[in-house]
Amino acid sequence: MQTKTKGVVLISVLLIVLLLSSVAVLIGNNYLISLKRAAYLEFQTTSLNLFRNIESLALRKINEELRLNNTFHNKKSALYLNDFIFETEKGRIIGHIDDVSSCFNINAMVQKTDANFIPNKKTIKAFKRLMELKRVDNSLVDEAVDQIIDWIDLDSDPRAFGLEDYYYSGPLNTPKEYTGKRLFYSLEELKSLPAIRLIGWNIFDDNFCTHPESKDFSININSLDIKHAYLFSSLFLDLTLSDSEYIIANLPEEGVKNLGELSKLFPSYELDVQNGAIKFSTNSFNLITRIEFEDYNSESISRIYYDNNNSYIFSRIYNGI
Ligand SMILES: [Ca+2]
Repeated sequence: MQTKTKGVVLISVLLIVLLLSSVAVLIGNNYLISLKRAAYLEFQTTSLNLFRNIESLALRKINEELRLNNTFHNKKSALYLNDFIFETEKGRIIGHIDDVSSCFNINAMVQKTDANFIPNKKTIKAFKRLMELKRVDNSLVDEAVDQIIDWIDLDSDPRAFGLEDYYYSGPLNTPKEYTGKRLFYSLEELKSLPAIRLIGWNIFDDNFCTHPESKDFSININSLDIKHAYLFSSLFLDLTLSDSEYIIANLPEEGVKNLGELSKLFPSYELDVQNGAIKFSTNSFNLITRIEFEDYNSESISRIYYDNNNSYIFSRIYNGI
């Protein structure tokens, strides 16, 4: 073979080797990525299955507890103290039930009638009282009330300070949308209402919630902390914030069983609940499930509601999957 031909063969061989090695690297990378993806997909599927399994355990636990006793729950209830914990060498699962009754149910602002949702005057008084304590401007509060009711009600007629589809789907609003014509499923939905954005999200994030009911606004007194003083005051016509703080701070650790017991504990206060109701038990819960497995983490928050002797999942939020 001539030297010139040898050189061409050598260069060709080198090129082929180079080409093959880059293909190998490419395949290697893709292989690794697909392996990781497969592992992640498997983790995702397994997480979803595990979340459902823990939910079943939680529903059973809540049913068992509330069917035995649905009139009194304090912070020490077995529901909140005994978590579901499963541990292996490579990971663990923890499921924890929380009481979420200490919040202002925005859906209590309306009452369901045969034909429509109408304002719940008692709860609106509580809403106004809470906003007054938070020093929100009165005209903005009127707008918020009417916008909330218009978002839920089934008609297209705006209330005095409300807004209907013509506004939400019109040029002044982005993105274009329509009112719900139903109760709120998620607190985030409130962000669509201009008055709520003007009042400021923190007030809503800290104090409000969405339960799947439109009964009077109520809270379980046995689950209150000092941070709930605004909520507690808003149940009354004129209970001051510092009086609320005093009462909450001095509630007995074992809880209170009824209104008579509460009045005896605080004889110098006129505890006449005008804007809602005080309860001594809970029917709304969060189940928070966390899964850790090797490098992966996932979390699920399931909202559980107990009604008519049965508990059911109202909504779910997943993180990490
Ligand atoms: Ca309306």
